[in-house]
Amino acid sequence: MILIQFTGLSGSGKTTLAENVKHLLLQNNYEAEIVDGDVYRQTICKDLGFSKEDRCENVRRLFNVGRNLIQEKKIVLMSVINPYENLRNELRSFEFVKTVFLDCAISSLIERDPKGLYKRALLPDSDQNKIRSFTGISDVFEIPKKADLVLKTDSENVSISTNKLYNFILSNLNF
Ligand code: GGZ
Repeated sequence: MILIQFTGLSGSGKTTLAENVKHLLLQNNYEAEIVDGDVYRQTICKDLGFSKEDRCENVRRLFNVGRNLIQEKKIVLMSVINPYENLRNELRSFEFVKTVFLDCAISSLIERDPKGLYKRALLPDSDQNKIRSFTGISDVFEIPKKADLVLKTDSENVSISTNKLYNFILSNLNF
């Protein structure tokens, strides 16, 4: 039984890694599900924005989805920014939760920026297209002090990170 609570900035590779690892797990006859913040923000978290209160509520709702999946014996990959240490620690108190930090320098994220979100976050205040309260630029991301696994997604390639996470999951499965 394991639920991975990812933590990492937008663009740090959470969705890609979660998809790759899910694929590997399914290939090896494990059952796995991704609970992705970006996806649930279109459905059960549609009412939530990006204030501290809303981000915490978002993570809590996704965690509840994850707990239900855990009961169905699924391996759960909870792919969210999850920026606050206190809330991460609260979830960590459940023994089936492991924290995986995708550590990627903000300069790399600004350079890559496939969705143009950093560019929009860095626009002048007067610009209507500016994204406000953007994590890592104009909103807080608390670096985790107690991650169970840290993946340096700016310096190692995606297949290495995928294998590290896959092996980490297999060695922490407690049925
Ligand atoms: C951070 C934002 C914001 C702001 C929109 N700050 O990389 P993405 O684009 O596709 O995924 C991010 C997603 C963040 O949602 P989470 O549910 O993971 O966040 S949290 O854990 O903090 O609740 C990003 C996009 O939404 N996005 N505005 N202001 N990311």
